[in-house]
Amino acid sequence: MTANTIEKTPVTLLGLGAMGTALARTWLAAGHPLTVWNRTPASAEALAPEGAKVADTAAEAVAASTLVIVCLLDDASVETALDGVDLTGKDLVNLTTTTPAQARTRAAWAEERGARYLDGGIMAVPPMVGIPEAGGYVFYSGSRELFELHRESLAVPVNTTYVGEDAGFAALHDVALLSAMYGMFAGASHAFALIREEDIDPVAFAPLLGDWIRAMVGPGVDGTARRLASGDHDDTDSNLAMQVAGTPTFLATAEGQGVSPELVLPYFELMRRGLEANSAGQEATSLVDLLVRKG
Ligand code: FVH
Repeated sequence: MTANTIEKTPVTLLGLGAMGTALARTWLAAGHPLTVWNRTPASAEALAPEGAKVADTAAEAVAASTLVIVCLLDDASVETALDGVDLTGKDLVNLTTTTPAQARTRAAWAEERGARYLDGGIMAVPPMVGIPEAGGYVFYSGSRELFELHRESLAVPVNTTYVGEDAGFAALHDVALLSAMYGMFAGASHAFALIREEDIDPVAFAPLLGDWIRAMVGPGVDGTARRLASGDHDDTDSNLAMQVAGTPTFLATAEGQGVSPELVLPYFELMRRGLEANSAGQEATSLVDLLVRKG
């Protein structure tokens, strides 16, 4: 053991896919004793030259450290990997992407097995791991005490953001942000499709699109949040009636460019519903409540 590893918390990591491997390398580089296990052993063995201790089974890996990180494909793979494994006295941190309901069930499941539980939602892709300037972080929820206890070790690969005692909140924040990302990708895909068959260089178009999205999204989400908090959706600058009146122009342009409107139609339909619900003079922020199914 080198001087670098003496004070560092031992970590066990289950799952060495693209993300797990990126995480593993940062703990190794920071001098944490790291035990790894992966269903397909080759990915674990590849880390041995970097100092990882390779366990033959998940049970052996879990037994090696109190702090056990899980980064597997989905909730079902967590169930499979940890089936029959003794979790007594372990601090289980699950970074696998799941639904909020799965996270809450997994927390209860872990506690029944004598483990403390934290759930995590990773807001980074593997190349951002270990590079603080890249801006990645992980949402954590569950026991604050457990989070504080391991905060330093958890912050080694990417920053940490704690979002509450409810074990489902990390997953909910994760899925909410990723859902917004997919909406943004949908809009960008539609925009690129509109120019696709024209003499417009997509590389020259990209900064225009990127700058526009940034200009709209930043102030846009802050305004939406303020309006949702106050309940005051009245507007003035870009009301719903004006926006709905513009949708035939967007649809006719798509038709003219030979582009399917499938990605923008759902939002246009929501705006139409908003207008029907007498939100004509309101901001599109009032549409959020139309999406929520009550009861
Ligand atoms: N990679 C990314 O961009 C995203 C960024 C945001 C967070 N996600 C989530 O992170 C979890 C792991 O993702 P990943 O990128 O590491 O995924 P893969 O490279 O596909 O590796 C999957 C690992 O899961 C193992 N595995 C799958 N099924 C089982 C099973 N039934 N039993 C045990 N292990 C299983 C797989 O093992 P193997 O195929 O190598 O044997 C990999 O270790 C994920 O929740 C993302 O949503 C990543």
